[in-house]
Amino acid sequence: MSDIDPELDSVFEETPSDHRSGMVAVVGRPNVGKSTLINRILGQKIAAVSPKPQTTRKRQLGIYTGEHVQILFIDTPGLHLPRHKLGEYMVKHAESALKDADVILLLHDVSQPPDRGDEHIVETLTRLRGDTPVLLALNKADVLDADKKDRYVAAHIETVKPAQAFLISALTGDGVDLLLQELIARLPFGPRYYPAEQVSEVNMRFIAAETIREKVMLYTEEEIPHATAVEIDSYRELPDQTVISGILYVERDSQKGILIGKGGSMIKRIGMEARQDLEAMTKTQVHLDLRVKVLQNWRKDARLMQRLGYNVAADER
Ligand SMILES: Nc1nc2c(ncn2[C@@H]2O[C@H](COP(=O)(O)OP(=O)(O)OP(=O)(O)O)[C@@H](O)[C@H]2O)c(=O)[nH]1
Ligand SMILES: [Mg+2]
Repeated sequence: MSDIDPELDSVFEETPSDHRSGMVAVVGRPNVGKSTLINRILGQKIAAVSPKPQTTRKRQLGIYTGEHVQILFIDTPGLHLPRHKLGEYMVKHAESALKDADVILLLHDVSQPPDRGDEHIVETLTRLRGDTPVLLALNKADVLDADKKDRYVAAHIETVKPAQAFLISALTGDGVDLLLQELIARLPFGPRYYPAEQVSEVNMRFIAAETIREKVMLYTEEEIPHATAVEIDSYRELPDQTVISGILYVERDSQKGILIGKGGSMIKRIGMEARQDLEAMTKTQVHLDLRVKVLQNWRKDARLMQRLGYNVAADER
C-alpha cells in the first residue's frame, strides 16, 4: 500500500503557487453571532443558530474554498464563566481554537456597549493568543442605533485594541465581503487541504443531532435548552428515504414532561421542524422518530457527557 493517497495528492497538485490557506478561529461571548457569520460566509447552514446563548457546544470546522484560498473557520462555543462540566468543556474547546489559529476573529455585539464580560474575553485572548493577530468584527450593525454608532464602535475598539475592526451584519451580510478579503490577505501561502466541495467535517449523524437540538434551543425555555443532549441511535439511508431515530436526554423528570409537552405537542413540533430541515439537506423523505429520556445531571458527569459526544479527555488538545 502506498503512503500517499492519490486523491489527496491530486488535490494538492491543483493548488496554484499563490494559494493561501489557514485557520481562522471565530470566538466571542455567547450569542454574538459566530455561527450565523460562518453559515453566511459558507453560503449554507452548517452550524446551529438560536437566539439563546450557548447554542454551540463544541468546535466545529467550516471550510471556505475560493480559487486562490481555503479558509478553515473554527466555530467555537461562546466564552463564558462555566457553571458545570459541560460549560467547562465548552470553554476549553473555544480556548483550544485560539492556540491553533492563524488569525483570531473576535466577534462583539456592537448594538450593546462593551461591559465587564467583554473585558474578560480580552483578558482570555491576551493570555492565549501569543502572536496571532486579532481582527474585531462588530456584529449586529443592522440593529445599532444611528445616534449610538460612533460611541459604541469607538468603545469596543478601545476595549479590544484589534489589528483591524469591521462593522458587519452577519444577518444581512453587510460588511462581510470586506472582512473576508482581509482575512484572506492575512493567511499564509499554503495548500488546499480539503476538496472544494467539502464545507464541513462532520457526518450526517452529527448534523441530524444538531438540527434536532437547534429546534429544542428555539422552542423551549429556561434550563431545558441547555439541559438537553441529542443522541442519534439509528440513521439508515434507504434508496429514497432516510430513517432516523433519536433520543433527547434531559436532566430531570420535570424537564422530560415539558419537552414532551401537552399530548406530545412540543416533541411533535421539534420533530416536524427538524424533519423538514433534514429533508431539505438530504433531498430525501425523512422519517424521524424521537424519544425523551432522563439522564440525571448529565452536565455534571464527565462519563455521561462522553457518552453523549462531549468527550472531555479525547477532545482536549
Ligand atoms: N440583528 C442581528 N441578529 C443577529 C446577527 N447575527 C446573529 N444574529 C442573531 O443572534 C442570535 C445568536 O446567533 P448565533 O449565531 O447562534 O450566535 P453564536 O455567537 O454562535 O452563539 P453561541 O453558539 O451561543 O455562542 C440569533 O438569534 C441570530 O439570528 C446580526 O448581524 N444582526
Ligand atoms: Mg454558535
